[in-house]
Amino acid sequence: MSERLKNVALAGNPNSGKTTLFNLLTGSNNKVGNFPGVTVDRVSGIAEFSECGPVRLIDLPGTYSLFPNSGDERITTEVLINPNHPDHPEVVIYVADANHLDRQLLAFSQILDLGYPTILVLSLIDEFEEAGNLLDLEYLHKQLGVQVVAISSRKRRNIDVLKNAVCQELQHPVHPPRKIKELHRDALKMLGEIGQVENPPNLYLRWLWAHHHDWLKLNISISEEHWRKSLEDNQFEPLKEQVEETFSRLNTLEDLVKDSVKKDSKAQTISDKVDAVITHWLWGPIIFAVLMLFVFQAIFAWATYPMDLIETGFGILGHWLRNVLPPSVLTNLLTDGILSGLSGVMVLFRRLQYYFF
Ligand SMILES: Nc1nc2c(ncn2[C@@H]2O[C@H](COP(=O)(O)OP(=O)(O)O)[C@@H](O)[C@H]2O)c(=O)[nH]1
Ligand SMILES: [Mg+2]
Repeated sequence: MSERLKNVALAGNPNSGKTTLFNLLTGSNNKVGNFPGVTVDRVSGIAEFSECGPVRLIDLPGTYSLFPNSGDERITTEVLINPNHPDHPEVVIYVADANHLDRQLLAFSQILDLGYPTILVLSLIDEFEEAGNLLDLEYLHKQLGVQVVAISSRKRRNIDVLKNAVCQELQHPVHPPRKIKELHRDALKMLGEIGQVENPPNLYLRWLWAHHHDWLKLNISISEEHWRKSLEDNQFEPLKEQVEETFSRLNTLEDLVKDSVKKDSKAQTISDKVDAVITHWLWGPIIFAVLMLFVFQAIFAWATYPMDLIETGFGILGHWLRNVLPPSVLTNLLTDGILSGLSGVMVLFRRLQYYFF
């Protein structure tokens, strides 16, 4: 029997460019979409890497975290936390859209804690750079302890670098260092009581099993009753723990992204270009003087035309009203009081409008 090909999974948020990359690496033509749910089931294909031969690439449905909210997120979670699943990967390529990095790394940090040799791929780097942004890849690499590759599938940038990174992880897997949180230490104690599971798995993995035991088909010899009793005895509060852990991850990730994404000082935006001219030591004062002259001219010369027009208009209206209305105190009030007052106020507004806008 031939040796099974190694599984490499593409994971990440919906719409981060996984399927586009999958198609590029496998030569397939799967549907690409810019809305969630396009890849609703996993798709696999063979990718040939010159450095390490063929691998089985699995395009997982997009997921925001390993606490699934939908059927497709469940598929991804199951593949990643069930060691007996046929698609359980040896290496994970986590694809994150560089343009929205702050919202993309929650599932990544969970996958790291599961101990997978993982490569962080920052995708759509073409758009990211066009918007005048810079990424500190070295900083991300140091902080996360994994290989970080910025790619553009559209422009075929760094695809070979990524392939080499995958081969390196397959040949010499690096299991990222895990920081054990108190929360998960409790899980170890709790799940230790449940029973001995072969190859004592990763602590975080056990904790996720405890969360998902009601739907996950693990194929291990622990009865549902045993689960329930142990979780109850240990006062396991899934929702509270999920919220605590999610907030703690998001806080850490927010700082990480803030420190690694920068504006490219060389890439000038339109406002940078305008600033460079109007704050110039010579052009700045000249532009200011011309603008002031323009405003002065607008108030004292050009504004007279609309003001004259308003005054003439009100004059004609007053004259007409005096002719059609019988002479009385009320007519005088209307023509000499209200209309002239209105005309004066409008002329004043007109002047102010010129002045301020
Ligand atoms: N500019 C640019 N767009 C990309 C790139 N890769 C993917 N996209 C676009 O991003 C959107 C989502 O891609 P898709 O592969 O379906 O993402 P998935 O949901 O993660 O599988 C599609 O509109 C793609 O055309 C890239 O390298 N550059
Ligand atoms: Mg897809």
